[in-house]
Amino acid sequence: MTRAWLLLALLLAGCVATEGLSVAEARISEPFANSAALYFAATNHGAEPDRLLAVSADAVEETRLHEVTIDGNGFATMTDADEFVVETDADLVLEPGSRHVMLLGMRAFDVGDVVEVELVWEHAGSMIIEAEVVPAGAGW
Ligand SMILES: [Cu+2]
Repeated sequence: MTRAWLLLALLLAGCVATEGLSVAEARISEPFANSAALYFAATNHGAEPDRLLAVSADAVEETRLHEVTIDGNGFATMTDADEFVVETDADLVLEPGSRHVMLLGMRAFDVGDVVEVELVWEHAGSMIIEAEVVPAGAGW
């Protein structure tokens, strides 16, 4: 498959790709108290592991990398993650109850709205993704 056809296929799949890295299934939980969570699945086809360096959006004041851990009493808490790495030929999956990007100071959005978000990767560089606002479901 030529590069142009590959790009077209990815676009048709609702997928954004730059050199060696593709992102799909981007979605944001419906904001609550000006906070929301961004989820997506990133796949690394490149020759070396990649690392998410920054996340930003016009609609958001601050972003943080979070993971969910279960404490000794069975309560789920969110903690700051040092980094999100996507290994070579592997996926980095952000999903409810697990790793996510916390969006703080976020403007109000309705379910179905689409929010532009910039992801900056160590090797793949900057990519703009469109994340649809979905009902807050299984929690952050
Ligand atoms: Cu969080």
